[in-house]
Amino acid sequence: MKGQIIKIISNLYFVNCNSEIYKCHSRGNFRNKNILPVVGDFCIIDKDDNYILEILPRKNFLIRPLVANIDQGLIVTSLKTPDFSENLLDKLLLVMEINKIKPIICITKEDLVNEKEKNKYRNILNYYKKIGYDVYYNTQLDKLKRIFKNKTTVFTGQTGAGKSSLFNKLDSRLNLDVGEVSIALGRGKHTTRCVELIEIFDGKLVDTPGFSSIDLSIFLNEQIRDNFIEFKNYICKYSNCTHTNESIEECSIKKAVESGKILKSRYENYLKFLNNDKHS
Ligand SMILES: Nc1nc2c(ncn2[C@@H]2O[C@H](COP(=O)(O)OP(=O)(O)OP(=O)(O)O)[C@@H](O)[C@H]2O)c(=O)[nH]1
Ligand SMILES: [Mg+2]
Ligand SMILES: [Zn+2]
Repeated sequence: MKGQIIKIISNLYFVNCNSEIYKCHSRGNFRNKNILPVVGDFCIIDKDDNYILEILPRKNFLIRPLVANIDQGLIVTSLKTPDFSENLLDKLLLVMEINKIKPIICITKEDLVNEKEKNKYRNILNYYKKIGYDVYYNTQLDKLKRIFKNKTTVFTGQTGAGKSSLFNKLDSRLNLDVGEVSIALGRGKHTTRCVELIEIFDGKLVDTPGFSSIDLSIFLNEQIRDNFIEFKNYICKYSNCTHTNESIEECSIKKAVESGKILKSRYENYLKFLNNDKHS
């Protein structure tokens, strides 16, 4: 019987088959084949023995958070505690783009910043809108509810950013664990411990534990370059331009940064994300 893994607790897999949940174990031979079943995986189970027999081919697969078959990623980004970070936002956008997952930005904790900061962040976020990303605030609940229809959406973002709180606000029946952010550290403490897929708003939502770092070293420099989406609007003198050591006359990305068309922090992050040890 076909089903989908919605939750994993140690080595017990919760598999949803036609809205019934089966608690299954996995066959040892998955490990030999290097297949690690993850939340979001479609699988074939033996419902009499409660065993997962086979994991079906994946549309995509993320390592952080560990999930498969995702359509879109809600990047939950707080403006304070933890502080807004262009670096982290650009990293998450990049990881989603590379994995063909549609990124959607959701801003939280705007209530914690003053007017001046609010304007500063709105300006930055307008840039992200301009290049094609949807930006929502966690106060726009009715708008947010509509984006989930017929999609599998993973909630991602730093620990303490407000992912679980947003879930609970969207549907008060969910009652997911929400943690207190330690003010001294300005960061959360990993309240959500397991990844779980929940069916609401005619779609599937996955709450995940936050993280504090993301590893980009698995990506090639070309992949990084080709997934900064606004770069596609510019044509450099050489088609294989890396937008790094080329001269400004040759590189229209560098020109666009200088003239303010490309946000400086985006370009700086691009340079930071490139792996300098890798000859690609
Ligand atoms: N002031 C304010 N506080 C918020 C907002 N959203 C969330 N919080 C608070 O931020 C803290 C952390 O929220 P969580 O929802 O647990 O964060 P999380 O992203 O799920 O964190 P992890 O599960 O650790 O990854 C809680 O104390 C929330 O009440 C917001 O918009 N404004
Ligand atoms: Mg959480
Ligand atoms: Zn260039």
